[in-house]
Amino acid sequence: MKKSICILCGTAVAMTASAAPAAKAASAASAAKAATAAKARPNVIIILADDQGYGDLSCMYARDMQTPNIDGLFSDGVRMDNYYSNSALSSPARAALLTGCNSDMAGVQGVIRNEDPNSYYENFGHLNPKYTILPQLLKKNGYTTALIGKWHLGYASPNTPNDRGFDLFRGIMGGMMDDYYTHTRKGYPALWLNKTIAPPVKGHITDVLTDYAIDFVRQSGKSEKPFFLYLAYNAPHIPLDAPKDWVERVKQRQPGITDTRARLVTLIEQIDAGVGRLVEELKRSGQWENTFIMYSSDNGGYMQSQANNGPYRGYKATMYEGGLRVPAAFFLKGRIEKGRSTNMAQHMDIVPTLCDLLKIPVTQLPQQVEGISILPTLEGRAQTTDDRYFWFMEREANEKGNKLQTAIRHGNFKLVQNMPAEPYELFDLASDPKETTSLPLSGDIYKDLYFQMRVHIANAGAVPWNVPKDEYVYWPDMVEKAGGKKVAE
Ligand SMILES: [Ca+2]
Repeated sequence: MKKSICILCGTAVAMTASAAPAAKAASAASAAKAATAAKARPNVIIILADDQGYGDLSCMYARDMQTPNIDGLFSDGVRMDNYYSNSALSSPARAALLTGCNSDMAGVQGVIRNEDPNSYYENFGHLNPKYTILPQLLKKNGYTTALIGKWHLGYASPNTPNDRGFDLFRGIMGGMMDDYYTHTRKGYPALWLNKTIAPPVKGHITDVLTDYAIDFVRQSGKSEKPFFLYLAYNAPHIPLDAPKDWVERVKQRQPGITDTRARLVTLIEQIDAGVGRLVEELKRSGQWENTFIMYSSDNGGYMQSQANNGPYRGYKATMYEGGLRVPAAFFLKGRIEKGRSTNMAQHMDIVPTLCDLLKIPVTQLPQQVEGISILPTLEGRAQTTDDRYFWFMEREANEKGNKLQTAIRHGNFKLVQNMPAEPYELFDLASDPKETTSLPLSGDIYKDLYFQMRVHIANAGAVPWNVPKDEYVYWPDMVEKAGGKKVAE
C-alpha cells in the first residue's frame, strides 16, 4: 500500500484504496488553480545553505562550478550584492534570521552544543523562549510550516523545531552530520522526524532533504492554506562527503582542481540540482507564481573546505567580510523580479520584510525587532538601508575560557576585533574592500564605532545565553530518549 507523510503530524499514513484513485483523477492543474485562488498570501520558501561562501555560485565568483538553477533565482529574482549574515557562525546566524533581531539579543551568541561531555561549558546559545520566531508567527497567521534540514537552535523544549512553530520537522537537530550517507553524528542517528529519530533512509542527505521538501510542497499544494518551507541544507558544511561519481565528473571537467575543492563544488552543485527539482515541482503544481523564495547561506565559506568568498578577506568564524557576507537572492513572480541591488541588508531583516510582504503587523512579535523591511528594495523602489549600524558577533570557546569576536559597520567604515588579544582594526571598505590596512585608531569615526560597539556589548551582556541546567540534555541521552540507538563508534 502506498504511504505518504502527513504534513501536520509527520507520521506515515497509508492512502486508502478509495482515496488513491480519487487523488489521481483530480488533474494537477485544476487542483493547483483552486489552491492558488484560495491563498490570499503567498507561500514562503527560505532555502539556506550551510557555509556556502559569498562567491560560491557560477553567477557569483566561482568559475569552476555550474549552478544554473540557483543562478536562475539570482537572475530572475533580485540579487543583493551587499547582503550580510549577522554572525560568522551557524546558530547565531539562524537566530537572527528567524527572530528579526541581532543574534546576541535573541540569546544566541555562538554555537549551541550538547554533543560532548563538556558541551555544557562550550554552549553559547539559548534562543530566548519569550521571542516569537518566524514559523510561530506564520503558523499563527494561517500557514502550514515545515523545517526540512538543519535547526541548530536548541535540543530540548522549549526550543525544538516543533516547540517553535514548525508543524513538521524532518532534518538535523544539531550542527552537523559525520556521514552524509548513514546520516549519523557521534555514532548516533542524526535524522529526525519531529520529536523522534526518523526511521533509517537511504541516500545522500542533500537528495533526501530535497525529496522531503518536494513531498511537503506537493502535499501543501492540495491545501487551501499557504505554506512556509524552511529548507536548510546542511551542505556544503564539512565533512565534504560528496557523491564520488559526481566528484569525478567535476575533476574531469575542471583540470587541476584539488580534491577538496572538487568535493565542495560537488556539494553545492548537488544543492543546485535540488533547487532545480523544487522549482520544477512548484511550476508543475501551479504554485510558482504564488511563492516567495529566498536563497542564501547562514555564514561565509570555510577555509579548510577551500570555499570561495569572492574578493573578500577571511572565512567562516572570522569578522572579516568573507566570514560575514553571503550570497542572497529573492523572488516572487510579478513582484520581486529581475533586479539587482547594492543596498546593505542582513539576515535579521528577513522577518520584518516578510511581515511587510504578507501584511502581518510586526507588532505581533513580542520582541523589539531590530531588522528593517527591505521590501521596497526588493520591489525596486527607492530605499536607504545603509544608514544604520550593522553589528556582527560570535562567541566561541578557547583554552582560556571563551572569546568574543565582534565587528561593527556604519557607512563605509568597519571596526573589527577579530580576536580578543589582537588589536582593533578600522577599515574604509570603499577604498579598501579587502580589509588589508587598518586606519589609525583615532578620530571621530573610530570613537563613534568604538562607543557603539561597547554599548552593544553591554546591552547584549544583559541577555542570558546559556541553557538553564534543568533544560540541558546531553546528546546521547537525547537521541536515546527519542528512540535512537548508537549505530557506530
Ligand atoms: Ca554554517
